[in-house]
Amino acid sequence: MQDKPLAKQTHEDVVGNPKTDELAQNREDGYGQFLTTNQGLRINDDQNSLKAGERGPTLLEDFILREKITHFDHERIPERVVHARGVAAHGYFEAYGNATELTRAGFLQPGAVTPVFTRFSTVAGERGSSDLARDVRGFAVKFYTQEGVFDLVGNNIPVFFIQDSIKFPDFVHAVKPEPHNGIPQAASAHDTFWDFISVTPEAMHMVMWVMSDRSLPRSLRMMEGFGVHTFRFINAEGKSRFVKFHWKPLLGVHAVAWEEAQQISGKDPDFHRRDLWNSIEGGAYPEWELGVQVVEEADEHKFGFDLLDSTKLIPEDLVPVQAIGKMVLNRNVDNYFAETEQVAFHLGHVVPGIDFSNDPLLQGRLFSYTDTQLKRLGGPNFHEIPINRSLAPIHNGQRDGHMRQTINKGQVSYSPNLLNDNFPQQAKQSEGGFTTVYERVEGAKIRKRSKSFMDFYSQAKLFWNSQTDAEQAHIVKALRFELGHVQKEFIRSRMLIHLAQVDANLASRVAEGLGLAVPSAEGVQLNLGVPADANPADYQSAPAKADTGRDSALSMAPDSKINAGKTGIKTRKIAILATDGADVAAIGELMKLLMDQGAQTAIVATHLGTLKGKDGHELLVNWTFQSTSSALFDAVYVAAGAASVNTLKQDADAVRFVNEAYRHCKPLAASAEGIELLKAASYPGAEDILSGDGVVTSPDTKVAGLAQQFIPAIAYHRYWNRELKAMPA
Ligand code: HDE
Repeated sequence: MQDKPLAKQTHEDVVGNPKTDELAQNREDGYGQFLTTNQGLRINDDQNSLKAGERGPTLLEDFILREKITHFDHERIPERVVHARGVAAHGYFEAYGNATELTRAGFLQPGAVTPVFTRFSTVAGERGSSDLARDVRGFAVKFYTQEGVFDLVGNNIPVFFIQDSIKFPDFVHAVKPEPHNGIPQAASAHDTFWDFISVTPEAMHMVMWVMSDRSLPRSLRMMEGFGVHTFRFINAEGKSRFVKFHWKPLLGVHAVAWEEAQQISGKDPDFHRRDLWNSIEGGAYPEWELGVQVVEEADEHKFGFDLLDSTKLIPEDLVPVQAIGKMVLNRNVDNYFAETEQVAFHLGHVVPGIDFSNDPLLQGRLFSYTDTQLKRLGGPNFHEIPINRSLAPIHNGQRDGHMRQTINKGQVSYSPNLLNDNFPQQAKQSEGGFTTVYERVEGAKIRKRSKSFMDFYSQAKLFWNSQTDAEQAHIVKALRFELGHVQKEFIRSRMLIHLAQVDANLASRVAEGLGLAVPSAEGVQLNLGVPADANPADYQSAPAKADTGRDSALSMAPDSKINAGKTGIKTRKIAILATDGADVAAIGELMKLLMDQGAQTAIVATHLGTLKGKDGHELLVNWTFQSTSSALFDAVYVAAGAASVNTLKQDADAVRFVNEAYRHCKPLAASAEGIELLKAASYPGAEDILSGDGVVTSPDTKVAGLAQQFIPAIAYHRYWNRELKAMPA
C-alpha cells in the first residue's frame, strides 16, 4: 500500500504505481533493435517474399512471410457485444479514510492508494462508431487492490432499462442495428428500439435519462458514474449495510447540444477519446470523488420502491452521498489493444468488505461477464493478460487452458493435499479470506416479478419534475427526434400513452411535434412482458404517484446543485476568430488570461500559416474555418481589427461559425470591430445576438475588462435559456 498520491506518470516515468511497474515488464518498443521473427530470428529482407525467380510464384517455404501474414490475419478479436466503443486510462484511487465504519475493504482504509484502470464506453455502437451517439456511457473501474481486483462496472446513468437480466438480450437486440439491414449504427432512433420500449414500460425511467442531456456528455471527464445496483458494504464486525456507488466529477457535469453532437460525429468521431487523451497528456488529470449512499438493513423497505429494482434510484435529497475517496486518471495507455481492448471487467471481482444484493439484474450480470470474456479473449486464462493481472498474488489449483502463461511447479494441483502440506491454503477472515455475507433467504422456487417492482412511472416523473425548463425542452426535442425516426405510427402513438403516464404536458408537447393526438390508455395493456400463464394485471404498473416532488441531484443545469462551486474554466476550449489585420497584441493578452485559468485557446482564421496583425505582429494559426467547426469548441471570441473583421464578415464559414456557437448556447465575446461579426451572424429568432445571455462585448480593444466577464461566462458553460426565447421546443 502506498502512503502518498502517485506522482505524474509519463510513459517513461513509471515510478510509484505498482501496476504501471508491472505492466512495464511487458513493454516493447523495438527502438534500436534488429527486426526479428516471433522466434527471435533476425530478418534480413522484409521487403520481398521468397519466390521462384524474380517474377515467379511465391514459395510455401517462406516461413517469414507466412508468420507475418498469419499473425496479421488473426489481429482482431470479437468486439464486446455491448460497450464495444471505449477508451481507457490509468490512474490511482486515494481513500479519504472515512469508510472504516462501513467496510473492511483495505483499499478504502485511511492512507490507502490503489492503482486503477478506467474504461469509458458507449453501449450500442460498434467499435468504430462515433463517440457522440445519444447513448448511455459505461464507466468501469478496475481497482488493483492488495486484496485482489475489485471492478466497479457502472454507467453514467443511475438506473437501467430492465429489472431482470433475462430481458437483457431482448433489450440489446432491440437497440442494436436492425438485423435485416444493419441500420442504424449507434442510435436508438429506430423502430425496433421503440417497439420494445413501447411494450416494456419498466424502461420509462431510464428512457427519460437517455432522452435528456445526460446521454450527450461534453466530455467523459464531465460526467457522473453510478454502480446502479444496490451493493453491500460489510465492516470489520460483520455488519452489513446497503450502498449505492456514485462517481462525482470535479469538473462538474456538462453536455453538448444535440445538433452539436450530430456535427461532432462527422467532424471528429473520436471527440471524447481525443479529449481524454489530450487532457491527460497535457497534465489536466480528470478527477472524480467516489461516494456512497448508505442504507441500514433495517431501512430496506422504507422508500416506497424496492432497493433491488435497478430501475429506481435513491433520491439524494433523501439519502445524501458521502464522499469516501478520489480517483485521478494520470496516464494514457501505451497500447490500445493490449490494454483498453483486452481489459476484462466483471461484477464478480470483489474484495472482502463488499458484497452483492439480490437485485435480479445484478445476479444475471454475475454470470455474464466471465462468460463473455471466454468468448472475447478466447479462453479461461484472460486473468493472466497483463492489464487484467491482479497485483495480489494468485495461487490455486487451476491449470492449463489456452495460452497459459504461469508455469505452475510441483505435483499438486488439488486441495486438500498432503504432498504439498495442504498448500495453497484457505485464508481465515482475519487473514483476508472472503466470506459471503450471512443472509437468511426463504421462499418458493418461482419465476415471478416482485409486486414491489411494479411502479414504472413515478421515478420517470420525479426525473421530469426535477429538470429545468430548458432541460425539459431538450427531452421533448429528443423524443420528437427519436420517435420521428420511427416508421410505424402505432409505435409512436403507443409511446405517447407511456409519456402521458409520466406527465401530460410532456406527452402533449411530444405529440404536437409528431402531429398525433395522445391516445387514451383506456383498455390498453401497457406492459406486454407478461408470462404466458400470468394474469396480465399483475404485471401492470401502478399509476405514477401524484407527489413525487423533485430531487435536486437530478438536474445538470449550469447552476444546479451538481455544478455548484465548480466555476473554473480548466480545459475549456476557446476559439479565437481572427485573420490578417487583427489586433494581435490584444489576442495575445486574452490568450494569456484564459490560459492562466487552465483553458485552451486556438486561432481559427481564413488561412493556415501565420496571420499578420494590424500592428505588424504575426500569430500562428491553428485551424481554418474549413478544417474545424464551432462544435469542437466551448466558447468563441472575435478579435478586434477592422480589416480582419471585414474579411471574416465576407466569409460564409466564419459567419456560420459564430451563428452555430450562438445556436448551441455557447458563451461568445467580441472586442471593438469584432462585434460586427456577431451582428452579421444573427438569424431569425435571434436577430440580435448581442443581447443574448452569455454574450460579452466591449467597444474597447483592451481585453482585461472583457475577460473579467468572459471567464465566468465560459465557466457557466451553456446558456440553454437562449433556446427557450429563440427556438421554443
Ligand atoms: Fe453490462 N455487459 N450487462 N451492464 N456492462 C458488458 O461484458 C450485461 C449492465 C457495463 O468497459 C459485457 O466485457 C448483462 C448494467 C459496462 O469493458 C457483458 C446485463 C450496467 C460494460 C455485459 C448488463 C452495465 C459492460 C459485454 C443485464 C451498469 C463495459 C463486454 C443484466 C451498471 C465494460 C463485457 C468494459 C459490458 C452483460 C447490464 C455496465 C455481455 C447481462 C445495468 C460499463 O458481459
